[in-house]
Amino acid sequence: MSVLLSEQKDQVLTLTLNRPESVNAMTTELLIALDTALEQARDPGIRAVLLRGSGRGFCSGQDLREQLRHCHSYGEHLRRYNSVVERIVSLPKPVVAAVHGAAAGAGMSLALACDFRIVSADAFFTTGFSRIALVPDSGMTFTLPSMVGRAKAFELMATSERLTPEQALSLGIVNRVVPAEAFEQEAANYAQALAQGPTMTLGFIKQALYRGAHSSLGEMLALEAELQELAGATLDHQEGVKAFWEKRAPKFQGK
Ligand code: T3D
Repeated sequence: MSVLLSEQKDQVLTLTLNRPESVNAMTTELLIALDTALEQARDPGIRAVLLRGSGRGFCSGQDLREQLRHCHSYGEHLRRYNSVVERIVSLPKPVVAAVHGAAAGAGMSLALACDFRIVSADAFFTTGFSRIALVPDSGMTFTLPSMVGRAKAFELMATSERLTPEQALSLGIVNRVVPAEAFEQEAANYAQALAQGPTMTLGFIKQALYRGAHSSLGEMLALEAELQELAGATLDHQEGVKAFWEKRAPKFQGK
């Protein structure tokens, strides 16, 4: 059985981390498979990506057994994680993390790199790194403080305390919490709804929000003008305006 399951349906690419025996701990093999799948997700026929885990949880971070066996250089190894995170962030379409059970260590980082987090009522988050005396990685030192502020991020990183879905929701880490029995369907429905959106514009919004995290107001005003030129030239913009005047829901094509 492959360590990453990939299924494309109705313009949604669902990627399932598939190492349930270790709560989908990340091995080199899984990182390479995920990296390749995310590269393929640039195909314009795919308009949203749903990332989930099989079995009892989302992802437990680095596989600590593999780490023991290989005694790898951490800095070198992180290049693979970094590539995966960069691919998610630079993908010009929405990426939804569907989190149930544990999201720990780099598993939490992976969820935070996505654009939307829909979580089951049985989920929990733990930064986890400090428990094994490591520094949070895979982008967490960037993503988490931007969601919760630096003071709270330090607390969560220093203590590795477990966050319930409600705590994560009130901190702004997750977007939606759904009952465990409805979770899979709700996550699929949400990704499907996003895939019907104005895909190119969603990609521009994503790009602007990331740029905004380290730019001045003047730079962002310039970028907004640049991106608005591009969004305004899409067929979806024409369709959105037409639908408004015709008093109906728009039918976007992602073009
Ligand atoms: O270069 C580098 O390598 C640096 C990169 C670092 C990135 C990182 O992600 S560092 C952080 C690594 N992750 C952790 O430290 C988390 C370790 N796991 C846990 O804390 C807990 O297992 C969980 C909170 C994730 C889940 O708890 P729970 O109670 O739901 O499950 P469990 O019973 O602890 O685990 C179930 C099985 O999965 C168990 O195996 P067993 O005993 O049934 O054979 C456990 O050993 C295995 N497992 C869980 N996490 C990992 C793992 N096996 C390997 N690696 C893991 N990370």
